[in-house]
Amino acid sequence: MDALHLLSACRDAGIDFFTGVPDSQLKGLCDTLYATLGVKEKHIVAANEGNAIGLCAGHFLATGRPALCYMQNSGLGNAVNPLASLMDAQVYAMPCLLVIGWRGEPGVKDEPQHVKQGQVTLSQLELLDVPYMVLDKAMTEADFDAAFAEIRAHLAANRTAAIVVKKGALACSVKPVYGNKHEMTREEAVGVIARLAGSRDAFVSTTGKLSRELFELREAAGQGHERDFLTVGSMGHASMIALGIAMEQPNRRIWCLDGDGAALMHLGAMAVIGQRKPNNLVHVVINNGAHETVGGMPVCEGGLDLCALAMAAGYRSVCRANSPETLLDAIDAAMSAGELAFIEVLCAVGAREDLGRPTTTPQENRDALMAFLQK
Ligand SMILES: Cc1ncc(C[n+]2csc(CCOP(=O)(O)OP(=O)(O)O)c2C)c(N)n1
Repeated sequence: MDALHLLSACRDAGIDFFTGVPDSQLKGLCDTLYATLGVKEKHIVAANEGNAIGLCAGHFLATGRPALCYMQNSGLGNAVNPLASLMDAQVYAMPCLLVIGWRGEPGVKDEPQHVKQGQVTLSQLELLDVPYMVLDKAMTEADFDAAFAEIRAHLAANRTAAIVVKKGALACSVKPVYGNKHEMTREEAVGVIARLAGSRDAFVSTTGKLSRELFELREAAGQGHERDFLTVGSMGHASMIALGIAMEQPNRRIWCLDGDGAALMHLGAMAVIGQRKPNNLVHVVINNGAHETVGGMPVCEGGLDLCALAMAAGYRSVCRANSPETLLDAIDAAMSAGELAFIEVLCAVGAREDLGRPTTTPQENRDALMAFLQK
């Protein structure tokens, strides 16, 4: 079904405000929202899914109308608290329409980080008393309208309700262009850092294509993967994983390779790292201004000055790079500083079409890294 049909059904139900965190399975909806509304008054890309629910609550309080909140099912974890303690019938009883991409649906092959979340998605909604409908590929617009009538009735009764979207169920007839003025690719930047780091250094890389690129760069260089922890799920938590390692291994340099969307999702981590100031941690954020891995929707409308945030948070050495040459200098400065360092790397939006996925399992990754850290 075309996402435009879903949006027109929403408008008929009085929904005219949209927020959420993008998801590749909801690319049809995200692209349609971006192409039709941009990221202006009626559409905000939130920092995380819990924040998005808060925004929907505020919108309802001000207008009496529900808003739509889109998310990947991974984001349900971030949303559980405001769903249970804000929107629920036993608290403020406020409606919003969740549109949830169902990654890891049982019986559909998906990456390891989606398996558990895929298994528990419907039960989570049931436990939270959130009524839902499932949108699949075979559904016609008429089927959708019939099922959506019930969802509308729940919203009208001040209940939050959900549409769970299966793989391939939402199409898009518009093609927005995502981009920025930067030239260096994320893969180039990751390659420069991986090449220059010391042989005892360890890496924690963020959720999405960055980790897939790091994996392939190691393969291409004939290196092993033992020094890299690929945070395939848990978006926004790579820097705290890196802090946990850095604090216990003060004689080893730890690199966190983060994304701007991920860093923003749990920005509090930077404040905690800035307080603790481990001398052996270099926090690199690839700032492409986009959630590139899941399609390219912007991270923050006006752009994010990550260096200013890092300085305010207490990082000691702070640099910005926008080319392989300036990145070399920034890495040099970070490595010779010998104190908590931050590098913001301005990159283009995009990735190789033929980018693969890690061929090792998460537990092989864990064991190899743990053995490496004991050396
Ligand atoms: C909690 C959660 N919400 C959403 C997603 C879906 N997701 C995977 S990668 C990604 C974008 C990450 O953006 P950024 O950190 O800027 O990295 P980029 O893809 O641009 O390199 C999103 C939204 C997720 N994995 N987990």
